[in-house]
Amino acid sequence: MGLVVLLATGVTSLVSGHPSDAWVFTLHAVAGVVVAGLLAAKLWRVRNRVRSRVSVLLALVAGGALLSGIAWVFGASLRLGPWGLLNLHIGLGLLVAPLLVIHLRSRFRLPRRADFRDRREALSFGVLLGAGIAAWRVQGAVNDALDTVGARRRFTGSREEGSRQGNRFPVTSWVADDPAPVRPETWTLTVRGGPEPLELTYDELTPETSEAALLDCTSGWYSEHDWQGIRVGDLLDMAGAEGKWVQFRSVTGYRWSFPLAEARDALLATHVDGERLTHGHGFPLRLVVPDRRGFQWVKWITEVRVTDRRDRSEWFVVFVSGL
Ligand SMILES: Nc1nc2c(c(=O)[nH]1)N[C@H]1C(S)=C(S)[C@@H](COP(=O)(O)O)O[C@H]1N2
Ligand SMILES: [Mo]
Repeated sequence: MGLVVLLATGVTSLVSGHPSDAWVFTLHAVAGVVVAGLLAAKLWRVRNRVRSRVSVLLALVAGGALLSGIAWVFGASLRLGPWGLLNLHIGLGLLVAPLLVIHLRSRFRLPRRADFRDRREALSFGVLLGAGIAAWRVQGAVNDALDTVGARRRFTGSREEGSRQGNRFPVTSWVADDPAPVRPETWTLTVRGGPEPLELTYDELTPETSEAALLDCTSGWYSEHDWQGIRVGDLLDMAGAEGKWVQFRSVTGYRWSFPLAEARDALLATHVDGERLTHGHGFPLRLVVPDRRGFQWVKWITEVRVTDRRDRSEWFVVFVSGL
């Protein structure tokens, strides 16, 4: 049960960026503390009679996921090529799912009514939950008192990097996207969804608006900048495009959609803090969508599509684009 809560909140947290989603992260953390306690107790109980390899692997992977999560909270870092400690945490966490399924195949029984009526069980669950919340509180106090790197993190767990310094913040791809630099002479932006596609060349793009917004990557960093560009709503009006969903497509095929109202408020940025975007940050055009996670801020945009139905293929494409 605890592991299922961790998996569900962990996966949900990847698409949570609005401050009103903060509970997802809190629940994930408290459940983590509770499961750490349960796992330690269970390992102690079965210490002399573990038979299957899957069980051992599950214990190792789940333990690793818990430890990496706790280490992150206290400000630890790790360099693993393009990835960091939080990527390791996510990887181990996701690996728990198949191992858990195999592990439970032979052991699982649905909880019976009596299990819920058992006073002692309910009581110990309550105590565990209370201890989890208390541990979470103590963690905050310890981090603050020691002024660790972990103390200065957003509700998403992300830590600040290179804010307000133009292009000097981390360059990241979600999985493997790594296109050749886009040549402005041959690049065009196409807007579909109106009576006719609207096509703009690089020279026809004039940044008209500036907006402060915070990019928060699921690999554990955030960066705040003033972005200059074109309001998506203005572009859609120019194209006469109408519909319910707006999709932003990269030269690589990478793409993501947003509901019309939210997309209209978003920015297609050409500049960051007054500097022209570098290739790594999405030159010539990248999306700026406040309160959405970094992977939704599509880079190297070449097309905007307005449609009535959401394109579900993007959930798959963002994982394989560039491979
Ligand atoms: N086309 C495309 N856009 C992308 C990505 C990608 O892999 N391909 N990665 C996303 C991710 S995961 C993040 S965190 C941000 C990172 O932007 P930055 O490299 O400018 O910091 O871009 C997003 N936009
Ligand atoms: Mo990201």
